[in-house]
Amino acid sequence: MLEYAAKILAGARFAIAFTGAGISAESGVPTFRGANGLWKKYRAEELATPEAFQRDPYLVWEFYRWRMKKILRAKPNPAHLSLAEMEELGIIKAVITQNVDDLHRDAGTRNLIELHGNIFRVRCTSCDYRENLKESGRVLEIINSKELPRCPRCGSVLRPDVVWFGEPLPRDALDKAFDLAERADAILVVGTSGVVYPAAYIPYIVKEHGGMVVEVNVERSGITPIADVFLRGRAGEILPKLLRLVRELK
Ligand code: BJW
Ligand code: ZN
Repeated sequence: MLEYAAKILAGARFAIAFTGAGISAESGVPTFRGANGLWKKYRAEELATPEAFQRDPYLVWEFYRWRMKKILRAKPNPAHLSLAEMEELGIIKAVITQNVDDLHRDAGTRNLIELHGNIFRVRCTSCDYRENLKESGRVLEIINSKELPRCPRCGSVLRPDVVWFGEPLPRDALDKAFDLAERADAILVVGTSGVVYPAAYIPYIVKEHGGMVVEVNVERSGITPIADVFLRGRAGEILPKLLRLVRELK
C-alpha cells in the first residue's frame, strides 16, 4: 500500500496536501475529537462558537490560553517536516491546513493555506484591529493574564483570529484551496476526521475532478470512503517512509 501511495505521488503532475489536528498530535497538540481530544468536559462544538464566546468569554479565553501554551511548546514532527521536504522537492505544490498552530510554517512549508485562522493572531470584536501576537511579542503576556485582552484602539474585547462554527472561512484561503483542489491530480490527506465543512469538501473536489486520494490516519475518517489508498498509522511514522519511497521513484 505504501508503495502504491508513493507511486501516485511520484507520478502526479500537481499534488497537494490537506491536514488536520492529527498531524500535530505527535507534537503534543491535542486533537479535537477522539480519545485524547477532550478539554476538561467540553467538546470543540461547545467552545469554538461565537455563542460560547458571547456567553462566557472567560471560559473560551481559558481554552485558547491552554491551547496556546501547548502549541508554543510544540515543535514540528517528522510528518510536518516530510511535507515541507515534499514541497521543496516539487512533489506537492501546497499544504492546505485546518490547523491553527504554526507547525507547518515552522517546518518550512511555504505555500500554506490556513483555512481556520491562526491561534497566535487576535482581532477586535468591534473594530477592524488585528494583531499577530508573535510579531508584537505579546504571546506570553496574553497567555499569563487572567483578564480579557482588550483592543488598544477601542477598548472592546479581543478574540482569537480563528474560525468558529457558524462563521465563514476566510474568503481568500477558501478560494485558493478550492482552486488548488480542482487542479490537483492527487491529494495527500493527513490526520483529519473529515467531518467539518466546508474544509472536508476539499478531498471530494479532487476526487470529483478525477484526482487520486491518499489518506494517512490512525483510524477511518469521513474521507476514507473515497480514499484510493488508506494508510493506517501515525503520520510521524508513515510520512517519512512515504517521502523516502517517493524520492526513490522520482
Ligand atoms: C492521527 C493521529 C496521528 C490522531 N497520525 N492521524 C456543510 C457545508 C458547510 C457547512 C456545514 C455543513 N454541515 C455542517 C456545517 C456547519 C459546520 C460543520 O461543519 N459542522 C459539522 C461538525 C457538522 N461548519 C461551520 O460552521 C464552518 N463555517 C461555515 O460553514 O460557515 C458558513 C457560513 C457562510 C457565510 C456566512 C456565515 C456562515 C466553520 C467551521 C469552523 C471549524 N472550527 C474549528 C475550530 C478552529 C479554531 C481552533 O482551533 O480552536 O476547527 S472546530 C475544529 O474542527 C477545528 C478543526 O480545524 C476542525 C477539524 O478537525 P480535525 O482537524 O479534523 O481534527 P479532529 O480532532 O476532528 O480529528 C483528528 C484526526 O486525526 C482523527 O481522525 C484521528 O484519527 C487522527 N489522528 N492522531 C494520524 N498521530
Ligand atoms: Zn477595537
